[in-house]
Amino acid sequence: DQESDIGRDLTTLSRHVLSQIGTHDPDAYDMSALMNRIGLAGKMVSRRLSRAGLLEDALGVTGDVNVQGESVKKMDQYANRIFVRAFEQSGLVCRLASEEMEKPYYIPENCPIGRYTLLFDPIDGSSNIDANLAVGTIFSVRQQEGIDTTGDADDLLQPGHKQVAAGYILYGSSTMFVYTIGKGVHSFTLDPSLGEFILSQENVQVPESGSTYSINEGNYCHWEENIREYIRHLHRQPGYSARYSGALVADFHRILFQGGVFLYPGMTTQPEGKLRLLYESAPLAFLITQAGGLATTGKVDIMDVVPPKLHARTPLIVGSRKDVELATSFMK
Ligand code: AHM
Ligand code: MG
Repeated sequence: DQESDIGRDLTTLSRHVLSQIGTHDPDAYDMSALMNRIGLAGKMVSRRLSRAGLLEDALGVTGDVNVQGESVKKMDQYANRIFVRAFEQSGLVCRLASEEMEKPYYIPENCPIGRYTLLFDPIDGSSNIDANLAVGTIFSVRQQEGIDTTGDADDLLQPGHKQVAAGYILYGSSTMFVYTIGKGVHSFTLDPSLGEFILSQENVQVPESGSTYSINEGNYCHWEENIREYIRHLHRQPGYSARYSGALVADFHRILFQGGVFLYPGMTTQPEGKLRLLYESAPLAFLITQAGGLATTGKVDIMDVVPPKLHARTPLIVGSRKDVELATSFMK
């Protein structure tokens, strides 16, 4: 074992970010520290999830309803707090905006110097928690633009191109950290014995096409006819498999590595679908385009969509180039 440790690649997350930007650039240290703090929060969430059934207060709901009208799980609340805690006194992030908080949260001591805003979905797919299935955290980093006098963070209502970094942590059979800062997509695996995310694949490219489609077919009767027609088309094609875990991060991860398409379309009852642009769709769109794939609402590139409000939702079709093109050809 010692021998294999000696020959092993020990590129940690923070070192990787530094090498991506180059240490001559002063931003490199901030970005590296920022990713490291996200990683730290992720490790804490991962640790709690791995023992959830043994802890008194880890599973189930808090009894509250969040700004999205969804019932809050104890893990949602814990993860949200951990991410906020991880950035207190960091000097890095002035504002945090999350799916679980109605308004952005300001860290007063960071605000004069912290130039970044962290947008995140603390636990994505939280209905999976009580069933001991995979969940994730999605994050996106933007630079603060102008002086935020109102406290509404209106400068965040800009398209996905404004992201300086994005990624996710997947709490699956292992815990993985996948990120981009606009220089490709890189994945890391948590080595629990070291407590470090170690590089497992650099420059991930999504296959041009895949054999997986991922959609909640339980919504069939709420879809527009074009989506139904598209899914019926896939049913008639040989070689397609349906895979839907209930956690976007997990379904996206499969597609990123193995190809295929994920869809959460608009519905007659909910034309914008379910997924939130700033915390879910835009960060995954940044990743997939960096990996050579596509992300669209069916009409517009996700990276071009301007959110009308912080918690805005959009339809999402994301994945391999050919599969996304096939899906959107039904939408025209
Ligand atoms: P959440 O962040 O509140 O958990 O909601 C997002 C999740 C995604 O992870 C997943 O793709 C989707 O909602 C599942 O929703 P549905 O049960 O409607 O298919
Ligand atoms: Mg989510």
